Amino acid sequence: SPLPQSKLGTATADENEAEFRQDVLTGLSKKQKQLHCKYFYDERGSQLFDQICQLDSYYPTRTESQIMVDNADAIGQRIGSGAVLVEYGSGSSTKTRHLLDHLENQIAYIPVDISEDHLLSTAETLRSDYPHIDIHPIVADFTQGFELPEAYRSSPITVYFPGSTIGNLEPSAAVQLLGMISRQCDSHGGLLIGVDLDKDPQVLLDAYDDELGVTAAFNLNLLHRINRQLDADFQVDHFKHVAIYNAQQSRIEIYIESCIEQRVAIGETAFVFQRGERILTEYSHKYDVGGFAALAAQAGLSVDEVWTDPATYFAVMHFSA
Ligand code: AVI
Repeated sequence: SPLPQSKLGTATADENEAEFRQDVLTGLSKKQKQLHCKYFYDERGSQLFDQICQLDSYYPTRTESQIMVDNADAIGQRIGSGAVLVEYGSGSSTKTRHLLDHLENQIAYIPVDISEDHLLSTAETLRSDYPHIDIHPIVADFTQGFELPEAYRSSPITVYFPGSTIGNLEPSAAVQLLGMISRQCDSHGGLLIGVDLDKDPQVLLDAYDDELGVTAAFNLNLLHRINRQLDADFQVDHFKHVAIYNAQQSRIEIYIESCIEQRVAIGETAFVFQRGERILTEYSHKYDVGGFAALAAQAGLSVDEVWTDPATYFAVMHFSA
């Protein structure tokens, strides 16, 4: 069963808020202003992200889901029976259902996510849909490492890391996280990961700057969150969402751009924005299968099997430590 909510709330909420404030003040003090993309996911941000995942233009979600559906048996076999599945950044656990439906004798599912309310409500739904599986949510920033419950430490651990979230890390940070994963799943388990592949830049730009403006709302929601939680006065209408494709680095870069010269207070601290000045809020790196396998090899992971879609927009890859 999960930690009692009271234990997750109080003390850590204050600490999290202090860390959020510090990260925002530090990030906005840099020459290239920046905000960490992990802060997108408050309750509203998580809802907007779920909406992004349903957009026609946002191909990663449906493509990855289709790969999971088309290869469910092979993927299930690869994971094997009796596995404990630990999902990094589980969100609404939508793709996980394809796995939970196809795994034999699965003993536990441990969704790990930073967005507490969303995580706990998703876990409740999963408990009623999968009564035979022990659902054990952990509220954590998985990039910082976390402890698995005692009970499962001797079971084969499969880390499931879908959604191409690994792409939101810079390659050096990705290798570090893959190293942590490699130690967590050790030689008995494995890693099943979703990787977004490099492709026609226009397809990428359409995915990250959709015409309905959902991605813009998702990006700008970060300013609403800062206003609400950190006593700030961003006039959100005076900022806009920008997505560009950086071909040299094979990545989408997302920014919040100031439409006018303006001053913003965050608590006691004031920040000046020039007209056209940008806050970097996210990188989304795109790989090719060989390039990602080489990156994972630096973390001691070797690729076992790769599944892709017919257009090779996306890959689901299995690794062993
Ligand atoms: C969570 N992550 C994999 C998404 C991505 O595609 O990089 C976040 C996102 N940002 C804008 N749209 C989606």
